[in-house]
Amino acid sequence: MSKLFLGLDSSTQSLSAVVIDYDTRKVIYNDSLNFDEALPHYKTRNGVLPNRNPLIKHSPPLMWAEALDVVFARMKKKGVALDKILAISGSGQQHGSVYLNEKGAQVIANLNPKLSLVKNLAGVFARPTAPIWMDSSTSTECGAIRRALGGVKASAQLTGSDVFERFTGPQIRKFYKTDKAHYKKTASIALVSSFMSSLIAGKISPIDHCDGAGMNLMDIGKKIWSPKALAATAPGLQKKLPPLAAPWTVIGPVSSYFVKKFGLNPEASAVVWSGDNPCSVIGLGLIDQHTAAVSLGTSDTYFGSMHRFRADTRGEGHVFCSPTGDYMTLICYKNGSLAREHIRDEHRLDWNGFNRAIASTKPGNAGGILLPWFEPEIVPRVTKPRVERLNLDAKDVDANCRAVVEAQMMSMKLHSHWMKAPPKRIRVTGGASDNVAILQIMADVMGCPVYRVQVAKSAALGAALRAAHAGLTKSGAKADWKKIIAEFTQPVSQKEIKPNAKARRVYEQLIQQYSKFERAHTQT
Ligand code: XUL
Repeated sequence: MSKLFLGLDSSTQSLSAVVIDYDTRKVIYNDSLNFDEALPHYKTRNGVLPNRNPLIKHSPPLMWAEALDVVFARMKKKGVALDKILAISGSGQQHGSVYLNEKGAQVIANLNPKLSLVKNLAGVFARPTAPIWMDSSTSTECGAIRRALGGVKASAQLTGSDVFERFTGPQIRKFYKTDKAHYKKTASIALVSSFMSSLIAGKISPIDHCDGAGMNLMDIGKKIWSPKALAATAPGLQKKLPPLAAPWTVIGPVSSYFVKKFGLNPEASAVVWSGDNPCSVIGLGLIDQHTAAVSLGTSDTYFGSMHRFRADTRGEGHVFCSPTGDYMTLICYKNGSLAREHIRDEHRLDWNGFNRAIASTKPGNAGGILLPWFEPEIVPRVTKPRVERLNLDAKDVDANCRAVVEAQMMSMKLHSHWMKAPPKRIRVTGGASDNVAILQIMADVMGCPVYRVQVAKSAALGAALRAAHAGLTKSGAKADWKKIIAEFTQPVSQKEIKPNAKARRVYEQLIQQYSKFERAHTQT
């Protein structure tokens, strides 16, 4: 009998599903549902609710639940052998939080398959919208929590990260400070990942250590809720949080809702969900410390594995737990594709035009440097959007196209130093990863070969592989991950993009200027 595993990925803009056949090492199903297009009645733009305040970014959790129904219905319609799936896990955009009232647990435990998830869940939210990772409206709360924890360094040592606007703790504090009545009515707070795994399992799901590390609430060394962080965030918080659990925890069998409605095997395991970046660590095969990954998506992220915990004491980067039981490092840029698209659109180009512009300029851009912070930036921390230029004419189309990419890559090089793991190779994924012009600049600046990974859905694939690990091997942290991921995570294109020696030398110089310019324009 074939051993099938399902991985779902509830990301900012879409819900994806990947089904793998473990024995034949094949992805047998791969689908994605775009929220704006498929569920226009939620009126989201790129998965986010419009708000007059550019710092506030919320999404409707009901939309994520409705997407789950649609994705399962599509799988059933397309003849996926849902009864052969042995375990399900998932990945969620990190940091976002869902607030359930006292009815929540009861309703989730008794989902009626005759009704939609939306109908079932009407009336369970103590807060109708969920703040997500793009939200940067909690600077005041960050300041208060950071002070209570003893500063940047102490916060990073305790929780794996300095206190960040998008992290769940500051978001919870803001909710408590600004809406005490509804905070009081909140019986249970979930992450996007644990909200979705609660639906699949039919009970309030634990939060896994990997996604839990993105909250500024978990003691990352002990993997427990930190009493100090809880006290610094909001009163009575411990009672509202589910337990923490290892990322290979089986919550229980899948909810009868999915068995009755879509024909899942009643014995299939619901495995705890995790964050999208931790899942991508698996989906991209980042098992050793020498391989790093860059995801060029809505956000650009640079991440890798770390065996022994070391915090970024400057407080820009993050350490999360990895689904392997190790740690993972990550830096996250808000001005990823957003900034590239901004420059492209400003000059009315398409991607080919953008790439031709890069090709017509030389590495180093004759000293022209851009700081492309069209949105508030996370790395380095920039709370007010600003765009700065040095030796660069704003009207010079070609030079600006090169400058935005060079800035992003120099920033990655500079701000990943603290990981003390200079990569020997980089795997690149995400929307912009088929853009060779961007990848060449990455190889030249980072000084190592870059591989394009054709796993378009690394987070969903990682979730499916995590489901296989938990459902099949039962070996927890001791699992042979190389064996589990074998063949699934090979870069389809083995073609490497090698650094050019001359360009590399140019960037070794330019990065000094960039660093100075960046420091001069960074608020403290
Ligand atoms: C990571 C982060 C984003 C989200 C959305 O810290 O904020 O990468 O996980 O994908």
